[in-house]
Parts: sequence; structure tokens; C-alpha cells
Amino acid sequence: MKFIHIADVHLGASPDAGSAYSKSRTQEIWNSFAGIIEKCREEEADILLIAGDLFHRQPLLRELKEVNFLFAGIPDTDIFIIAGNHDYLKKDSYYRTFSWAENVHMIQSEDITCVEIPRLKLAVYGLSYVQKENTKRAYDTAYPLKKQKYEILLAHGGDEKHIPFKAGDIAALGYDYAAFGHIHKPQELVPDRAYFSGAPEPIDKNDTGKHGYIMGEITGDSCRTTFIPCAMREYVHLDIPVTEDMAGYGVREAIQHAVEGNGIHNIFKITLTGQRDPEILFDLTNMDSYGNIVEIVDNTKPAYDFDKLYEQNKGNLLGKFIQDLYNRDKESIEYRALCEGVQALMETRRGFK
Ligand SMILES: [Mn+2]
Repeated sequence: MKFIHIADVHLGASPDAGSAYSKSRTQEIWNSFAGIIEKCREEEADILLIAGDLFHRQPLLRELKEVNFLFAGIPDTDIFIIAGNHDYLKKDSYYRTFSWAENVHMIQSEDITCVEIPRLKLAVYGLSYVQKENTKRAYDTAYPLKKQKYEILLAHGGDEKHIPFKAGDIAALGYDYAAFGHIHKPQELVPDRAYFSGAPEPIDKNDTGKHGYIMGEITGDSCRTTFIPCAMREYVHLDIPVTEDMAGYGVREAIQHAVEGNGIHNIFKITLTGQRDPEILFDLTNMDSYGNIVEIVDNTKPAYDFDKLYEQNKGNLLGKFIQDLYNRDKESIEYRALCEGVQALMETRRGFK
């Protein structure tokens, strides 16, 4: 039996994506989801497992209709859904009353329950969130009941406030496959048996690396899985080393080259490191050549010749600052503050010349 496992699609989210992409990112997430549905058709997947947080918040009725239209377009694939902590089954949630296409099976119970598809010799176990948080360790004892040949767990959580569990306990349950959601980076829990698929598209700027879905096949007693990357964009964090001879335009150029080398369709968080000419102040608002930078942090330090400066300023305030600098860890806040103090004093002094 062939399956595709996704989770944390977060339809309706509008993540930070830089000036060029922020507006279209919400739609990209929808289109990426539609692309996975298309993959189900191409691969002739028997089942699609959606392990929670299909929506970023409570789904609108028209959004459920869009999703259901896509699901109805792959009638040969049976689709299983649970609600996660973001799209939990609020009392008036449209999930509770929505009438899905025949091939769609949503588990709405807040306790573990199972849906059987005898045609596929399949039983899928799971529960839905009915609140934003659930601290009950519901998966620890969620044993399969040996109702069908193939038994799958559909689950969401894994941190303290969202159904905590240990990977070892999941392995001991004995499912053919366990499809997890909630953690946005793809992650193996039990080799070929239990995975977090991760979000198909990253939705937070700190959510770096590849994103996609899991494709798998269960035959007899064995299960084989592959992670398929499909995200349209990745978040990339880059350190740009700055040297004393670089002016602002030099830094801009270095960033531009680094962005080109990592794919201009991606979204970047840039950290400037190294030493800068103390006389130069970088304008961080003029560094984004492609409109795909969400954050720039300047961690450069002014390249003063502290020995020389100290010799010239023994006994005055600047000398005291420098003396103090030598004892500090170069990465500490105190070191930065002292550097800024030195810079301020140097600039004041110049003003009086
Ligand atoms: Mn979640």
C-alpha cells in the first residue's frame, strides 16, 4: 500500500518572506498543497495522511470547500485528517459539520479511535485536538487493536503542552507506520516506521533547511519511506564575513553574491561578522538587492588598534575604557558596549578638533 504523509501545511498563514514574496506567500502555501494532491494522483497513492494543522487557524467554510474540491479530484486516494493544535475542533468549528467527499475521513474524537477501510485492509488510529493545548500522554498506550492487516497511527504533538511522548514508546506500540505532525522540521522517530514529515513549506524564518513530505510503501511486514522535498522556498541563514577594507557597498556586494550562490528564490537571514573600518557605518536598509532578506544583524566589531590607542590615552577616560576592554570576552555584551563607548568618545573628540 502506497501512502503520502504530510502535516503542518498551515493554510492561511502569511509568513515573513521579504518585500518581494510576503504578499504572495499565503497563496504559495496553498499552491504547494495543491501540488501534493496532484502528486497523490501521479503516484497513485492509496492513502494521504494529514497529521494535523492543515490550517494555521480555524478554517473558513470557503477554505474547507477549496480543500474538499482538491480531495474530490483524487477519488482513488483515501484521505485521513486529524485536527492539530492550530486548527483544533473549536465548538463552532466548520470542521464539525462539514460534509466531505466520500474518500475523506476526518477523525474528530478527542480520544484515540480508529477508522477502518476493509477494501484496503487498513485501520487508521488517531485523535483530534479540541483545545489549543493537550498535555495528556495519549499516545503512550495507543496500541493498535489488530483489526486490519495494515495499521497506521496518525498523530500530532511531541512537546510538553502538546501530547508529550518518547520515540521509543512509539516504536513499542507496533504500528506498521506512525505519521506525526507538529514539529516543522522533518525528523525520523523510528527508522522507516515513524516520522515527523515536517511542514511542506517553511512558515517561520528560523525554520531553515529542506521541507516536503514523506512517501512510503507498506508491503507485508515491511515499510519503506522516502523524504521528498517540495517547498518553493527555503529560509537560509548566512554569515557574511566583513573585513576592514569593506565599505557599505562592499558589504552589499558580498551579500548579493552569497544570496545568488544560495538561490535567489530563497529567503535569507543575514549576520555580518568580522571587523569593520571604525569610521564606517553600514546602512542596513540598503543591503537587500533582491527583496528576499527578512533580517540583517550587524555583529561586526570596529577594528581599532587598541594598543596604540591605549598608549596615546593613558590616564584619560578613553584609556580607562580600553584598559577595561582587554579583560572582556570578545563575544560579550560588555565588550560590544565598550567598543561603542570607544567609538562615541573618538567621534566626540573629532568634533572638537
Ligand atoms: Mn501543531
